[in-house]
Amino acid sequence: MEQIKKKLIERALAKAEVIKKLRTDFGSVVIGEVTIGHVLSGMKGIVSLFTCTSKLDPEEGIRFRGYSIPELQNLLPKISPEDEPLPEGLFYLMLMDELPTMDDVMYIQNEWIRRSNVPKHVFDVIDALPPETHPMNQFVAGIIAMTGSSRFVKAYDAGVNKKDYWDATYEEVMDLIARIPRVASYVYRHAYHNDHQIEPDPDLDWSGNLAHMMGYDNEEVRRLMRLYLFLHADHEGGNVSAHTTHLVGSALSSPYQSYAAGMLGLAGPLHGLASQEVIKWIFDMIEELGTDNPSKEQIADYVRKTLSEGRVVPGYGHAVLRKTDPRYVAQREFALKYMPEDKLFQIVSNIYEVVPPILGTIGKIQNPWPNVDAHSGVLLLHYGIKEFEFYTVFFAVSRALGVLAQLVWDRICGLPIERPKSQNAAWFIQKAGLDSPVKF
Ligand code: CMX
Repeated sequence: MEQIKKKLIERALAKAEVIKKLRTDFGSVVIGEVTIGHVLSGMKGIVSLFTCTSKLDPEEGIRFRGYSIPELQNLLPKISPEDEPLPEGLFYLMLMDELPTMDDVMYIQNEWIRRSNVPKHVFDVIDALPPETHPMNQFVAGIIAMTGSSRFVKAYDAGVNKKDYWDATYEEVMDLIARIPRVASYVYRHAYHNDHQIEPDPDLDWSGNLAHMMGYDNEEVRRLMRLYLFLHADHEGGNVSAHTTHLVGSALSSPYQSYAAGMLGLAGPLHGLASQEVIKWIFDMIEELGTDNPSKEQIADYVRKTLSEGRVVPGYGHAVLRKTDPRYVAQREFALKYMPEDKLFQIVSNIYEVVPPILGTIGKIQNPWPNVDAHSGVLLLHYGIKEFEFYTVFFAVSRALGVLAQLVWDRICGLPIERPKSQNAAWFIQKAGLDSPVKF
C-alpha cells in the first residue's frame, strides 16, 4: 500500500472507532432541539451533519482543520514566500489532519499529474454540447461522462468488504481531482475559443496548469489561481454543494456521481453562481447608469432599485456568517497588492461601503456583509478572464478538494445512508396547535 494511504488509515481507524462509539454508546445524548422554524427556514442552525475537514464560525469565518485563512497563508507550503499557498497542501491538510511539508505537497502534486489523463470520450461528450451551453452544465456533463472509470463501482461490483470502501473511494477521489482542471479548461476552450485546446504542462502545479490550459500563462494569473482554488475549497458540511455531495455519497454512489450532484447545487444563483451574478449585476449597473465610474450615491440608488424589484444583491449575505467573509478580505488584499488602480476594483470597494448599511436597515436580512462571491469576479476580469458565466466552474474545481476529502472520511467512518424524516402540513399544524383557515 502506498505511504500516504498507510498513514491515513493508521490514524483514521482509531478516529473512526471513536465516531462509531459515539453512535453506538452515546446515540441518545441530546445535542439540540428542532423547531418548526428550523424546518421551514432551510434547517439553519440544526446540528445534523458530521464534517471534519472544516468548521465555520459566524463571526470569524472558516477554519480548515482548525486553521484560519491568514494562518494557512503563512503555514502551507508555497512556490515562493510571496506566493499563495498551494491548494495541494490544503487538500493534504483536510485529508490527513496534519500540516503538510513541501515533500507531502509534491507527492500530491505528482500523484495528480500521474492520474490526470482524461478519457477521450469525455471530450466527445463536451464537444457534443452546443458551445453556448452554460459552462457549469458542460462541466458536470464531463464529470458524469467519467463515471465509467469509477474505481469505487468496480470495487463494489467485485464484492469489496464494506470496511475497505474508503480505499477505492480514496483512489477515485485522487483520479477525479487530478482530472478536474483538464475537464474545466476543456469546457472553457470549447465554449469560448473555438475548440482550440491546449495540452497540460506536466511541470506546472495543479492551479498553474488550469490557468495554462485555459490559455493564461503569466505568473500573476497562476498566483491568483492558487489563491482562488485555496479559498473556495471548503465551507463546512451544510452548504448546498458539500451537503449534496455527502448526501448522494451516503447512498454509496460513486465519488464522480456524488461530486457531480454537489456541483449542480453549486450552480444555483444563491450559492456558487453568485460569482457570475455579481459581475453581471455590476455590468448592468454600469450600462444603466451610463458611467463606469458611478458615485456612491448612484450605487446606493441602484441597490435600492434592485431590492425594490424583489431581487437579491448578489455577493452579499450569508446563511451562517455574520461578518465580512475572510475569503472576501483575502481577495481584497490580493487586489490591493496587484491591481489597486483597477477601475472595477474601485467599484467593488465602493459597493462594499454602500451595501451593508442599506441591507442593515432591512430588518429581515441576517447578514449585510459581503461573501466570497462579491470579490472573485473582479480579480478574474483584471487578468482578462472576461467570460463571467465560467466563474462558477473555478468554484467547482476548488470545492472538489473539501467535499471529496470529506467523502473519504465519510467512508472511513462508515457513515450510513442519510434519511431524515419528513412530515406533511397537517402534522405541523397539529403540533403548532394552529386553527388553520384552510383544510389540509
Ligand atoms: N439581497 C437581498 N435580500 C437578501 C439578501 C441580499 N443580498 N440576503 C438575504 N436577503 C433576504 C432573503 O432573500 C430573505 O428574504 P425573504 O425572507 O423574503 O425570503 C431574508 O433576507 C432573510 O435571509 P437571511 O436569513 O439573511 O439569509 P438566507 O440564509 O435565507 O440566505 C443567502 C443566504 C446567501 C442565500 C442570501 O443572503 C442571498 O440570497 N444572498 C445573495 C446571493 C449570494 O450572494 N449568494 C452566495 C452565498 C455564498 C455562496 O454560497 O457562494
